[in-house]
Amino acid sequence: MRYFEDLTPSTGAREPRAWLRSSRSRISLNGRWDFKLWGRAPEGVPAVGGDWGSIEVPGHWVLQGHDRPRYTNTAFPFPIHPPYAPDANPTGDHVRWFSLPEDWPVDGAVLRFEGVDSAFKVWVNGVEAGTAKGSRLPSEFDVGALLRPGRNVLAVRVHQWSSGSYLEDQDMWWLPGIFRDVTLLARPLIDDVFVHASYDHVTGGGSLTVETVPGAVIRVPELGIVTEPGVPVEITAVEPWSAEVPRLYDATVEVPGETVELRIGFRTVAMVHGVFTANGRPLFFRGVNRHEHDERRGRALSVEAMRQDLVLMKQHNINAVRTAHYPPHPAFLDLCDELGLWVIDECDIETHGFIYTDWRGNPADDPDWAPMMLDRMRRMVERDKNHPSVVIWSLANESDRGQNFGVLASWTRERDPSRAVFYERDRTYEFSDFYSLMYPPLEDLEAIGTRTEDVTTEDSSLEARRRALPFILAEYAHAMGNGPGGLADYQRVLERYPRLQGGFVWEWIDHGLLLPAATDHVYGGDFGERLHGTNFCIDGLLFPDRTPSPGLAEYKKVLESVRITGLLTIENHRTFAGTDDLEFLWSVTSDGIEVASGHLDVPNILPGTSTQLEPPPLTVLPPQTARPSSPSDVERVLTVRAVLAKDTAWANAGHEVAWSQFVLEQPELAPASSGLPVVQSGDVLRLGGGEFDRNTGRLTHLYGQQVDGPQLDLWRAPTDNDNGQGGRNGVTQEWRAAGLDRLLHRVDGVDVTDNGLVVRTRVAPEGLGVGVRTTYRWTAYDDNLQLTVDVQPEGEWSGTAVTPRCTSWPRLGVRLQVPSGLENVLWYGGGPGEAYADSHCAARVGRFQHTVDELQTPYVVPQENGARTDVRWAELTDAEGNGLRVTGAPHFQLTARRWTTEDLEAARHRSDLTPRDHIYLNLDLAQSGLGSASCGPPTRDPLEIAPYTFSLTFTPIGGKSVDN
Ligand code: IPT
Repeated sequence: MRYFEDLTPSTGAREPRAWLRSSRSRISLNGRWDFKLWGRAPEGVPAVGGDWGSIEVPGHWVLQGHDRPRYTNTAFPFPIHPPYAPDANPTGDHVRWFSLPEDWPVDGAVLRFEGVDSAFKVWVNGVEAGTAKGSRLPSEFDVGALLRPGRNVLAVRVHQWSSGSYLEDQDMWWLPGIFRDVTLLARPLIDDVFVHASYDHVTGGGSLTVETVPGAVIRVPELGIVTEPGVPVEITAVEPWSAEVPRLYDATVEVPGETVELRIGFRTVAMVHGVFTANGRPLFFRGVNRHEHDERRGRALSVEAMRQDLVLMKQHNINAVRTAHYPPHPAFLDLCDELGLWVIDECDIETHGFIYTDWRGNPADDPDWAPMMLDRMRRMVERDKNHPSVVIWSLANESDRGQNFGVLASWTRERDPSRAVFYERDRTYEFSDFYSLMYPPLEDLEAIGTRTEDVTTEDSSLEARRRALPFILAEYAHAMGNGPGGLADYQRVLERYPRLQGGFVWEWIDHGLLLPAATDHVYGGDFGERLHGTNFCIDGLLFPDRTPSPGLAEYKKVLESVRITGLLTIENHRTFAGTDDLEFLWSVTSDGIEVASGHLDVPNILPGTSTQLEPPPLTVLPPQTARPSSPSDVERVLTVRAVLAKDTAWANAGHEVAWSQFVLEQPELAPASSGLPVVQSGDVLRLGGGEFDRNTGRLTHLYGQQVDGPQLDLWRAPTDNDNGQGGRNGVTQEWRAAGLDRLLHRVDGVDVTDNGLVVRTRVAPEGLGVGVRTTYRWTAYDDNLQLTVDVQPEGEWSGTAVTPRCTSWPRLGVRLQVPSGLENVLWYGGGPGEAYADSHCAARVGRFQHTVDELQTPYVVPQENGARTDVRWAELTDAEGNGLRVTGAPHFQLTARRWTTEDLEAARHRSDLTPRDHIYLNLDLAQSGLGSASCGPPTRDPLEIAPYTFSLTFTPIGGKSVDN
């Protein structure tokens, strides 16, 4: 059997140890390497020849023009016949020359690989140094004896497929290569360090024990500590580490010839009566699942990108990361220590593809695979054991139940009793310190909170044990495409019950890849592969280029750990920190224009407590705003914001962490003046600033601008969440079956009345009996043209034995086509970002200005997007400032784009969207919510099929109306 197919984790590798910053000499071997890709594994020692190219290390060859990346969700892209690899096994030979400096200690050197996907063999100067598997884990080889003074050559043969691949079936791109750093280290004298730094929340003291090589001296200058290995030092007063206050103490471990630098965080995590605590307080995870992804570099992430991820998390009120589904680059955890995030560190194990054998042959349940699995666990725990940020070790993801997890859990608990152990997919939870699920409906979460959930295992003692465990929502809110919806609902339930200790949204970033020279992101199926996972990995809160999506803005809002409620209470939902890092500001706007503002005097609010304040409008505002009952023609809104008072490591002073708005006064509706008459000339009807076609009743001109519509529109470009999982729980199928994507409009009458124009229509799908009676009533007064739309569904929408059932409409509103020049949009209402029925917490009331192009949300796979909600009015103007204003009663949703909904629906990539000669406006009363059905339950906010009436008033802007 070939080495890359056997069940030996490695040959010639050193024992796993901590990732250390050492003063010993080191040579980075990152950079340009000679490279040759073979279609199958070759024999012999790699030898550079004329047909070789070159490659950047760290990197993946499939992202550098050699072969192609491959995306599958759960499927193995090779036959399931463990532990064998297919013959077609792309193999990359990497060769690099390097020079040893004269003073290099040749008799002892370690070659370290931080990550090679998926199996490799190493030669130094033509002599084999060893082999290893385990893609997202380090391997080290003693190579001192193989080095020679001066020039040396290193050769690494990397196989894409190996026995290890059966343990690496995470939902992500298959990206082979040497994708993390390669370093030559002078032989370490301090081989390993294990820091045990705990905090006693009762006394405020700490305890420190450092295990390392005998004779080493350990120093923590700030605490005046100088000690030796294995000796506990008690510190009477120490500042604890937490994600909220990530206090680190610099320390050194020293032997003659080597100094290792450490950053120590004192903290203690413990399970107390079924609650997971840190430093004596229950933890609450406001988390995300994070894959390592860069649109051009794949998993060969730069440290800047890692920092950017964490800074963005901190800025969005996120306090926890699950390193789904493998240990990250070690530098990432240093940054988590420094910036303050709780981490679930997950091992590089997922055997998900065995669902296709009904879990027959699952390595997790086969003792022959235990050494491979335990090797991975050991390499993770040893490497990451000194990070205060890491509080939970996760054994694996999605690998069903397996006895090998018992082996991993026992070893881990013995090696590191100071942390908890997690595994979600074994429904007995025998080896886990937590109960956990993915994507449960809200009712199930509620049941878990109240400890009334269904039995998960027949074994009564395991069942009793599980029932006593705290719960972590490992994955929820699938952020695929436009979504997720429902974050606020989940947050409410998560926060309600002490047993629920928070959750982790799936997932942090879209895995869209840009191949060399490409401008559009690829996903599964773009290469004509038969077996692929489509766009299921385009499901992040960040777009592939790391710009935040509207979903992240929503998550930030619902996660706020300082809450500004009722007029005016400030609640501190933090675990450890007060609020004295914050400044509280208020402002009052009149129809979106600021009329007063100031500071609020807020005392330091201790965690878990709240303070009631005098609302500013009653004390500081001009008299008319202080009397809520006074008649008003404007809307007055009070906004209270909490911002950082000082710069932090992740945001500058002024960065907003929380906000709330309170409507103080609403405008009274102005009574309409008497109506203008309709004037007929030939086939044209004129009413106010509008011109209508006599036969169709359609508006053709508005204030001199050529328009078409407004016409009832019930359709939207289905989102990934509308589509659901392969058609199982989505609504798109139902919507299509009811013909909502093929509605026809019949005009039943265009009637001129005493005070306007009435257009009666019936809108209905081809081939079905259901329909919608739609009446458009037009009136005009002064400059205003008012439209009232009355919608009456008729027929069997709820289905019969032979007709389809339709339970919701995608949207309800009108579509209006206007000239392409009306591209400047100023609106007063919810903004600045898009919002939908179940994802609108982040939209605040204000005046916002965008061009039509800026209103688009650039989802990698085009789909419905860009709606602005609670719009009171919106103005669309051209470069000269001419155009129109639309006012809604009630408030409406605005969507404007340069392509039609049908164009958007047909597009598979953003480059498929070509601007047309018009702007298409959707002015909606409502749309269905987004939900999370692409991997989870359907939306809880569908748009009900029912009669509706709504009004829109058009007003000219700019006055220079052209008469045509
Ligand atoms: C869950 C996986 O753990 C995760 O990797 C990802 O695939 C996610 O789904 C969907 O994007 S597994 C699912 C069967 C709940």
